[in-house]
Formats: sequence, C-alpha cells, structure tokens
Amino acid sequence: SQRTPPHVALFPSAGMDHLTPFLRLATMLASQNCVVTLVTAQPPVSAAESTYLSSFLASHAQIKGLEFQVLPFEPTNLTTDDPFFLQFEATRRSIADDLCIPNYIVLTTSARFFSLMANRPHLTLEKYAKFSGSDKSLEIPGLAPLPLSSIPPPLFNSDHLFTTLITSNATSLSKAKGILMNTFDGFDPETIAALNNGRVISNLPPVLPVGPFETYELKQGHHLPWLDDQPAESVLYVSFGSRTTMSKDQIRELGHGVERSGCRFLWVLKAKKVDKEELEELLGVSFLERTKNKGMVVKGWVNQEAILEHPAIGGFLSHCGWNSVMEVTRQGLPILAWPQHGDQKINAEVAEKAGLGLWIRQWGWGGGGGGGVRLVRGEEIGEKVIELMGDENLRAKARKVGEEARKAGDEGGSSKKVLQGVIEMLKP
Ligand code: BUP
Repeated sequence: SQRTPPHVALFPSAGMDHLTPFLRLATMLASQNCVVTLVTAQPPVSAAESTYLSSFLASHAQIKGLEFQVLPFEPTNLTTDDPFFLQFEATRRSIADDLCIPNYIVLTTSARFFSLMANRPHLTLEKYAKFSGSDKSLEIPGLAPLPLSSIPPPLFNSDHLFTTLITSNATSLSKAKGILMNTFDGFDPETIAALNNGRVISNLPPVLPVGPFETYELKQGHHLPWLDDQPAESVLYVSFGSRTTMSKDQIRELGHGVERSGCRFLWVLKAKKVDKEELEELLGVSFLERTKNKGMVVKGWVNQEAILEHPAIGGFLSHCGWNSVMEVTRQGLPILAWPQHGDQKINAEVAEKAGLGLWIRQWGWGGGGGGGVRLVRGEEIGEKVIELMGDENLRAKARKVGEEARKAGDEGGSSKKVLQGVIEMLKP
C-alpha cells in the first residue's frame, strides 16, 4: 500500500529484560518505514537502562526518544522490595487511562506463561499453595496441564505485588487491539492456537507472534578475544540473566560442575559485588588458575547477543529468561535450562518441548542455599553439561529450530507477515 506509514509510540516497562526487546521492536518497525517514538519512564530503575538507552538513541537517529515522568509512589503494606515491581506499579499509577489511540501490548514472556497470567483473575491459586512442591498440576482450558511446581511462588499469594500487577493487567487485556509476542508460530503452535481460538480465555484480542525479535548493531559491551581462539561450538556459555544472584555455595558448586565437565566455558557471573578479589574469594584462586586455559569468568555486563552469535559457542546453561530463550533460538543452539524464578520454569518447559535442549526438573528453582531451595551439586551439573555439549542429536534438533526461527523472520515468513499486517492496520 502507498498510504503513509504509521507513527508508533513504544513504552517499555522497567528493566533491561523489557527495554531490550522494545528496542529491537523499535528498529524492526523503523526498518518497515514506521515513524517510531520511544517513551521511557523517568527516573529509570538501573544505570544499565540509561546507559544502554542513550547509546541506542545516539546510534539510531531515526528513532525519537521521549521522557515520561513517573509520579512518586509511596507504597504501604509492602509485599516486595523488588525495585522493578515497584516501578511497574508507579508507572501504572502515572499513566492516563485512555489515549484514544489503538493500543497494542508487547509481551516479553512465553505464550504459555502469558496464558497463566491472563487466567490469574479466575484462578483461586491460594488454595493450591500447599501443593506447590508436589507433582500436582493445574488445568487451564485449552492448555496442557501446568505443573503447580512451575508456577512462581508469589503467584499463589493474591496480596503479593507481583500478583496484583498481573491481575490488574489481565483484567485490562480486552482493551488492547492485539498482543505482539516475541515468539513465532512454529515454536509453540498449540498454545498460540488455543489463545487465538478463544479456548484459554474469552474476549482476548488477537495474539500476534512477530518474533524472534531481530537484533541490531549496538557498539557496546566488550569483545572477548579469548573466544576467537576457541574451536567451533566448543564453549558452554553460562549466564543466569540480569536479575539473579546465586548463593555463594551454589556458585562454588557450579564452578566444580563446569570444571568437572572438562568443557570449555564462558561464565558471566553476577554477585552483589564482583571485583577481582571477590571472584577469587567466591571461586578460589586455585579454581581460576586450574581453569585458565579452559574457561573464562567475566563479571558484570557482556554483549550476550554477540557472544551467542560467536561460532565458538556450542551450548548455553541458562535461566531461561524469555529474551535469552529467543536469542539462543535464533542461533539454533541447545540450552541446559536451570530456571531461577518468575516465568522461567514455564519458559524452560516450552523451550525443551520445542527441541531446544534439556531441562533438569529436579534442580528446582535455582539460587541454592536457604529458603527450601536445593543446593545442586557440582557432579550433577558436570554430568549434564557433558550431555548437553556432547549430544549430536540435541544439537541437530536445536539447529533445526534455529532455521525455522530465521525463516519466520524472513520476507514471506510467518512473523514478518504478521508484523506487516499490524503496520497495514495502523496506517492512517
Ligand atoms: Br546478564 C546479561 N548481557 O550480561 P532475559 C543479559 N543481557 O546482553 P532476565 C546481556 O539482557 P527475567 C548480560 O541478552 C537479554 O536480552 C540478554 O533478559 C541481555 O532475562 C536480556 O533473558 C536479559 O529475559 O529477565 O533479565 O533475567 O527476570 O524476565 O527472566
């Protein structure tokens, strides 16, 4: 069509795991000639978000940035001190209810976890809380039974801010024109079909799979020359996302595990404060010395996309944050899933079912140490790493998923067509 391309405003929620997919979507829309304005909540929660955002805007002159001041929010009856949840709530309170423009939702989780979120207002999960550690399942219409042990614990508590946010969002879903998802039809076809057939929940706007979101060049994050010297597909990449810090005991066991596996590894370690001294204290000087030819431990922020794209990477020990799942899908690499919290167990199940690797259910929620979370021993971790890195069949399956993912995003592919359809609808 020759009509003028639409002007689209994108408003990401707090945290790198929301900002990153929105920036990707922004460039995808801009490359389809849309005028794009990126609205960002001020002040941001983390310094990582502001740094990333300014370098993105500096290198994408065609995308405009617009700051939105969030009203101060003094919570009473605090059920969480998670700064991201508090910012979600503050933002929710600060926005006007109806802007009289077509409104789409961009979802940053799996279709299966979304189905649980959308159903939360109708579920009396409180009464199942005592079974959350059992092998019982929850029946949601249209979906395969959902193990109670995969549901994030805060969701059993209706007073928890995580739950009140999800419930309030779920009751507003029908106001949206559509729900854009970072997934593709072939990745989780049953759930997407069930959502779109109205079997999961009635009155749901169309679910629009437009992923995996494409990446863009961002000249940020250090390049790792060490990787260039490693053989093809030989290195295990280890990262548990931007929000997880494991206990010291679990970090040490993980160290034993990767060392015992004998595999090469690149481990991005997040701890409260990770400087050289702390790395030595956490893992031991002798660990770093023994593994210096095999592996590399890096602290802080890396350019994960660039790492996953590197030919030396052969597998990913991952917490299964949804962005990470979609990034590794594009690369066609297998995952060893070790979910830590939130949607990650459900994401791990989806990834495993799609053919993207292994999920060791008995490892439970990660984190290690107290709070009823199991400490997973290095021997077990080592065995599974060997299995992941050595199983040709797993690699072949993951490679195939990667090919399908790329096809979906190519001209004429399912996700590309859906996105172009949305843009067509939005043309004035
Ligand atoms: Br850590 C890390 N570099 O060092 P997820 C993450 N990322 O580029 P999360 C880096 O941040 P949730 C790093 O590629 C992905 O796009 C990574 O999002 C990038 O996990 C994003 O994978 C992280 O969804 O969020 O942040 O733990 O709690 O939603 O699982």
